[in-house]
Amino acid sequence: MTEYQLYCFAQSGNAYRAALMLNLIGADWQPVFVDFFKAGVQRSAEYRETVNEMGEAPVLVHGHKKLTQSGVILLYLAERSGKFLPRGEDDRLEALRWIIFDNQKVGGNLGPYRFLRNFARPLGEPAALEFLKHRAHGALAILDKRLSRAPYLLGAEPTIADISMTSYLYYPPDEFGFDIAAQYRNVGAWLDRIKAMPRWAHPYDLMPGHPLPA
Ligand SMILES: N[C@@H](CCC(=O)N[C@@H](CS)C(=O)NCC(=O)O)C(=O)O
Repeated sequence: MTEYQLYCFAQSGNAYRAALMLNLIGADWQPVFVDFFKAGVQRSAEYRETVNEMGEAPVLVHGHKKLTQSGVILLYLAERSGKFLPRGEDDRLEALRWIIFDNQKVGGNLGPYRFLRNFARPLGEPAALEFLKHRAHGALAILDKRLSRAPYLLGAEPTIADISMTSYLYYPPDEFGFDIAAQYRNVGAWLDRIKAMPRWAHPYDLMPGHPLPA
């Protein structure tokens, strides 16, 4: 049995934040597959009773602890490992600010947009897709401007704010209908910097469930 287990699936950018962090810090971990698309297991009473009352992935299991919300998981792993940990009160609050912005605006719009565009049955209504895409572009522009100032969100060193922000940004351009890294050049350069870190892996290689069965 590994030290950590992560409930996750390959298409989940929310889960990727936690999976990438576990890999980058060199943790001993294994994925627990959440069959989100076929069985919708996260919606079952059993999952809500025994795994996560919020009915979501990711969930990190560490001994008797079960942690949910990727931001909480990132903070827990950073505090335990000392890696990607923002130091001092100002940086800690700043990291939290970007993690919440990501959850609500970057991943928070890109995630449902990509889901409705590729995976939902039936696929999303054009008006809903347009709304989410517009919101996602607004958030990406803000991120791109921020990353014009320094190599990472908080400055010279990467923190959990950066790990969180990667959530949906490595998925293939055809899933979005536009190329995030090409269109937002500072975001693209920052994604390359993170990709160059030892043990970086793509979400489709890191978590189970890709490709989806036909
Ligand atoms: N803010 C949460 C979001 C988690 C989330 O929404 N996960 C999705 C999978 S990508 C989920 O499990 N959704 C459950 C559902 O829609 O039924 C986090 O960052 O952990």
